[in-house]
This record gives sequence, structure tokens and C-alpha cells, in this order.
Amino acid sequence: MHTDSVLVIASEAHRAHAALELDDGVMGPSVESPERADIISGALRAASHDFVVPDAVDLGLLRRVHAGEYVDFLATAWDRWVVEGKTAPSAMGLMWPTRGFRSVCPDDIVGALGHYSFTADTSIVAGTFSAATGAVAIATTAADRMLDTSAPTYGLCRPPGHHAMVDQFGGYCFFNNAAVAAQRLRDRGANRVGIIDIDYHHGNGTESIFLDRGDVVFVSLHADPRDEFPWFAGFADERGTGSGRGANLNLPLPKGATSGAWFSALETALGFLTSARLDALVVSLGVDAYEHDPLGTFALTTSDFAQAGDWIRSLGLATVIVQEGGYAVETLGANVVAFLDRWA
Ligand code: Q9C
Ligand code: ZN
Repeated sequence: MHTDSVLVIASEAHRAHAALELDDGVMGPSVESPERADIISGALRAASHDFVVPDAVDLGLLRRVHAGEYVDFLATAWDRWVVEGKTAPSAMGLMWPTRGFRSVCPDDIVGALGHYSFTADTSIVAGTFSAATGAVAIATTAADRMLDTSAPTYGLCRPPGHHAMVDQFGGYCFFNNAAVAAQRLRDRGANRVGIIDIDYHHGNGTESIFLDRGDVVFVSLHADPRDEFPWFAGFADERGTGSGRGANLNLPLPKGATSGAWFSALETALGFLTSARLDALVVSLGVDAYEHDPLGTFALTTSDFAQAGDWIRSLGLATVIVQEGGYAVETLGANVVAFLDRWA
């Protein structure tokens, strides 16, 4: 093993999920593509990082983060779709229980898809469950190897996870990989775990999973939901509830935010994490705040990702990094490599 490398946990399981998305009324291939993981792993290999394959998924751990009925639903959704005689290449909801509707799960697969999802950008194909549980296995193994070695680890998770809630998928996410990693760190003895989410989009799933818990502290830098997906969460006044009061911090930035504004928010986030007296940290590493990202509007450069890695590393915490978004395929590998460069 090289000493100047970060341990990368990756697998081929992600490839089974190549889905469609409805974007601005047009159904087409999702920008959250298998190619993304191939590009990142190619760049990490070229930069001489070390790779290991994940251990088998721990479904008991997954059920500590997600509702059992939701895990069971995703395990069987594609087969139910086919059994119902659907011939469409992907399964997705067409109606969600918005204001005035009931929180019941219909018997019909189309109704159930609406019950367990919140967006039209995320669809299910035959291999979705195996890919999504594969990403959970990667995040779990990243947490385990970090605890075993005290060295930082990076989980090349795909599909991403930070929009996935306890029992709803959306925003290209099915299972919340970062939340699973944080829960593993808690279960293996870290008393208080922090999650810093630097994806361009608010990590609404991670926030909602831990909103009422004080043992997992969440901070997110993201585009203001007044302007950007996920629209209905990510506001600055979401500070946590019950024993989680004060343990959640959102730092929304205006569309088109400069690097200066972003690093100023990062400084606030790091101060918040420092005062939380953490035993371990999970980084939700989306690189869609990149200046040329097709989904983003922020102005971060590749060297800004190196600086972000440097600043977060300077917290001196035991850290697990998991991949979230990032869609500028020509620079995706360079941006992830830049962030990880300072951790080696
Ligand atoms: N016109 C993550 O980065 N909407 N998810 C895109 C583009 C969905 C992003 C619309 C954005 C989801 C993990
Ligand atoms: Zn994103």
C-alpha cells in the first residue's frame, strides 16, 4: 500500500443502475450515470490511490437508518412492476401525497412508488436495488476500514445518497450512504459523529434522518432552496428538533455564489463542527458546486476542491468521505482527486 494514498472502496455493483429521469418535462437518460463512477475510479487509479472491494452489505445496519418496509419495497419494486404487466424501461411514481393527501401505502405498484418517492428525477430499473445496496456496502466498509486503521477512507458510492430519507427516494438517491456510514461509526463507539455535506444541493435526506438526534450533527453548504432543488428543505431556520435541537445547520448560498462566499460558509461550518466536540466525521462529497457543473451555478474551481479538502482535514478528525453528486464528467475525476489529494 502506498503511504501517499487514500484507501478507496469501490465496486462494479453500481453498473446495474442506469436509469431514466424526467427533467423539464423530457424523459431521457439520467445525468447520474454509470460513467460517473468509471471516471472517478479511473482518475483515482491514475493518481495511485489504493482500492479495496467492500464487504457484503449489512442489511441490519441499513434497517437502522431506513424503514424496514421501505427496504422491502425497493427490494421487490422492479419485480412488482414487471408482474403488473408494465413494459416501460423504468419504474417511477406519477403522483405524490402532497398537501391534503393521506400517508397511506397503496396496494398498487404505481401508487406505492408515489408513496415511497418524492421526485420524478429518480426511476427504478431491474438492477437498482443491487446497485443501491452495493453503495451502502461501500459506505459501511469505508467506515469500518477507517476505524480499523485510523486513516481517512473514501467510498465511491453510486447511486448517491444524501437526498434519500427514512422511507422515500428522490434526487437520484435510494439509500442514504452517508447516514449509514455515520450510524456505523456510532455503533462502533464514536459518541458524537458529524456530517458535513458540500454537495451543491441540500442534503435533505441526511438532515431529516438525524433532525431529532443530537448524536449525529449535520451541516450543509448548498444552493438556497428558494432557487434550487430540493426546493422544500435546506433553509437556515432548520436547526433540529427535540434532542437534536441545535445539531443541524444549513448554510444556503444564492445562485451563482462565488468561491469567496462558499469558503466563508465553509469557515462557519467548520466552526460549528469544532464546537460540537466530535469523535468522527463523514464528508458528503458532491462536486457539483464546480464552476462548469451542468446542474450547478456555483463557481468552485478544481483547486478550490483541494483547498476544501485541506480545510476539512485540518479539523483533525477521523474521517470517512462518501461520494454524492457531480455531473461535469470531463472534470469529475480531477475534482474528486483534488479534494482527496490533501488527505494522503
Ligand atoms: N435540470 C444529487 O446531486 N434535478 N442530486 C435536476 C436539472 C435533480 C441532484 C434538474 C437534482 C438531483 C445527488
Ligand atoms: Zn447535488
